[in-house]
Amino acid sequence: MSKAIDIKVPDIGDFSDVPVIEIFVKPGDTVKAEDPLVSLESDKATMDVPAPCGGVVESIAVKLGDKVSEGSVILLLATGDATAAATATDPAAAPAAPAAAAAATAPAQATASGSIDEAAFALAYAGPAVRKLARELGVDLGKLKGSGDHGRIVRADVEAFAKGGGAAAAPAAGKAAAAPAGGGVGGIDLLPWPKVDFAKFGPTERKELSRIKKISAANLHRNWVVIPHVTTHDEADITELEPFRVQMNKELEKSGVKISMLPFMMKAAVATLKKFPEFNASLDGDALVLKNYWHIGFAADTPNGLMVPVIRDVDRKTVPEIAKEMGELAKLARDGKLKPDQMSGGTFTISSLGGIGGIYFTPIINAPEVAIMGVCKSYWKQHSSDGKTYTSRLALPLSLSWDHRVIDGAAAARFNVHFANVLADLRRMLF
Ligand code: CAO
Repeated sequence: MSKAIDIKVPDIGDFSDVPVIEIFVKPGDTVKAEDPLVSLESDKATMDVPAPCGGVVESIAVKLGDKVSEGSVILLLATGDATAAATATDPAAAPAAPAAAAAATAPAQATASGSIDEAAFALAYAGPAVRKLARELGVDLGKLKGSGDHGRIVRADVEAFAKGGGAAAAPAAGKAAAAPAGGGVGGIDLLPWPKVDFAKFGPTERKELSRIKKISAANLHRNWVVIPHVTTHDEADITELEPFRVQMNKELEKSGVKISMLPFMMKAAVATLKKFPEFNASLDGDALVLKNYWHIGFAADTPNGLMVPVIRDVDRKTVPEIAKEMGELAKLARDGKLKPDQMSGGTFTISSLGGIGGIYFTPIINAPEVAIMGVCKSYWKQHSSDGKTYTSRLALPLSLSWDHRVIDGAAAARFNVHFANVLADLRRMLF
């Protein structure tokens, strides 16, 4: 039976009274679940509100410039399913994608549009729905001038550009191969993505990427393309720290908090960031914004994909407090219940694969941060300082990726040495 339901603004984190900057639908339009309905823009983020279910738009309750908050009605949607009403107003069922994560909601899959400048595309001022449309039409956002407020690119700009023949055309096969040596700089003139009928070679099944995977893929792709990454590897000697950690876990057994190496690394990160403030910063045009707060994100592996919850004010928390909060945030992440404000405001990230394995890897910087620490599994090794006598030491592999626009190699090496020294002897935190 058909039923009309109010579609409301879902949980949008700390934001309220956010202006509606774009309305993508009109009465009579048919929408599918996840289709963008309106775009909101705060001073910090642009976010689309997606349809929680399919239906036909009956009426629109907002106009451009209206200020909305969580719970504000956006439109009335006629659905064919009465049960949809329950999910329509459930923020968890239809979370708005915050711009930090949704700068490109469309998966950053390589399209046939070989002449799209991915770096310029990533930096263009446009919301997630407009980016998605641009991908679909093969329009290079970097080439557009926006007609929205402050030069924002709106849907109509993309459509007009595509109609005017401005869509990026797929390069003829072999074009890149035939390009003169040294050509394609800036335009990243790549071969089109190979299109293969995999079923020709054996049985296959198609599995759509989860929403989180799509968002993180687009972000990781942008960060990888835009930031000149370098990774510096080192090791921390945790021979003394490990038995201390085990002992503290015994003493805290009754509290129910279990401390892994990660909370110690968070504290070591803060001590090191305080010594090297340009690592606790973000690029803003030609300036560096140094932050006098230390909110540390950690990569959490969840069934739906990678998420980065943030622990605020790590400098003011004890190791057990950090461990407890980390456990709670990791559980929320795994249950798909993290709120946008629990994933924002990070100043530095730690990605630990220590519970799994590996020796080194190259973590991708979590923009707009400028560095990330990757950690792998500790291992015993023989160490000698004179080449004659050897002792067994427990080594923790560290992989620091840094933005070469902001940081140079010497600073990165010093950062790693200090980080490792703090873990080797926590008393160094006092200096
Ligand atoms: N060396 C050796 N052992 C380690 C270790 C290290 N560096 N780090 C953790 N361990 C041990 C822990 O002590 C624990 O041992 P016990 O089971 O004997 O107590 C075990 O490994 C499992 O640890 P954990 O993973 O549960 O805990 P954590 O605090 O280290 O990590 C969390 C928590 C949420 C970060 C983790 O579960 C996770 O999701 N890791 C994956 C992150 C990821 O995917 N990163 C890649 C991002 S880049 O694509």
